[in-house]
Amino acid sequence: MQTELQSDIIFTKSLPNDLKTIAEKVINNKRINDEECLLLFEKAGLGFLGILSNLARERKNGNNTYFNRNFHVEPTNICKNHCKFCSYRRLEGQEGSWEYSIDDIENIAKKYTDRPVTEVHIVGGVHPKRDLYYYCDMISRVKNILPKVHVKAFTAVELDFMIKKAGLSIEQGLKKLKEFGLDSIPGGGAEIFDETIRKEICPDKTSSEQWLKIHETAHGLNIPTNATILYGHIENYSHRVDHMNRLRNLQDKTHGFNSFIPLKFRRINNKMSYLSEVSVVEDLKNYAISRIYLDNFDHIKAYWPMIGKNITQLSLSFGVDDIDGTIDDTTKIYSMAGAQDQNPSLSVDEIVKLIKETNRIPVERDTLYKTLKIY
Ligand code: V47
Ligand code: SF4
Repeated sequence: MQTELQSDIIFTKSLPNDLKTIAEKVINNKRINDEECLLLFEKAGLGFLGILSNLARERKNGNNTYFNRNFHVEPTNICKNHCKFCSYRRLEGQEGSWEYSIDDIENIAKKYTDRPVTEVHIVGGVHPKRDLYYYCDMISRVKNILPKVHVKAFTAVELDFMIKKAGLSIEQGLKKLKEFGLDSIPGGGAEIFDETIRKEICPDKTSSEQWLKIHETAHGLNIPTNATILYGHIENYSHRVDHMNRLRNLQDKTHGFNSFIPLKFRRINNKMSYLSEVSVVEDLKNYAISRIYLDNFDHIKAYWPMIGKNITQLSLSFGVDDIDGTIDDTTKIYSMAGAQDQNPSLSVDEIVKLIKETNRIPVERDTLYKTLKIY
């Protein structure tokens, strides 16, 4: 009775019955199924999605909005793969390619010895000549310089290649990396799990099955990970639902994912530039539906360097509770693909202001969501 009353107050009488059933489920904290998720993509309005996703968000995280102090290291943009959406990859020796030596990376890390960063995010191209032992050396040398900093490094796609190249199993490879200082794995390389779309947009990338296997193996070794989706290109809504379904199933099994990060396809300087980018409405819908559907993920992250500060602020009313970190102008993946901010960097004061303007509570966290400071 209480539930019906609640939904009658919030939603108009003219709301179609199928959407009303979904609203009742969310209000009663019940899981929605794949058909219902698809219906939300196809039929639900933004106001409706805002109310439901905000309910789900506040149930999990209240008004808290998380961020951290982080920087990126992108060791190379030389990559053996040919993802059509990538604006970043270059061939060895090609103009615009880079390849840091481990000494270069040590020098980057040294810049942060006196600064209160808590995380380094290391991710780059799949360099054809580098194997696991090279990357073990890299992270152990970063850890030597910044012993307290959490090392979140290498997408499942990079891991797949470097571990196979070293002739080890995924489990052996991940154990080795952990020994040398790997603390968690970022969510990249997931793209879209549907095999037909994946073959079209990133033909030589690690398969969906293998991506999921690597994350499952990591969770089994107590290495937490994130998950992403690349949306707004040639996929349709069923592909997004299928993608989230595979993640929700794995999360039910392992509980090893920290956050889900929807990544909006950006079209500049890549082989998919013939497509237009999706609207802000589509971005907000996507955040909201992720929050509603992925009921076993604690956090939904809006990656501000990709969508910009304004949409990031809006996203906080559509299920998002995390906006990543200070970044310090250390990533090129999105600026090279056409993101507005060509030198992404936010001070803690700027992040706090951005969050407070939306009447949420800024919470500085570490990578594993331990609260460090409430502003
Ligand atoms: O997998 C590449 C994406 C990802 C484009 O775990 C593009 O905290 C849009 O995974 N348009 C790598 N996206 C970045 C990533 C990430 C980012 C922030 C936080 C975390 C985390 C992970 O970047 C790739 C791919 O999906 N990407 N090119 C493009 N043109
Ligand atoms: Fe390589 Fe990653 Fe670009 Fe694909 S998205 S081509 S794996 S750098």
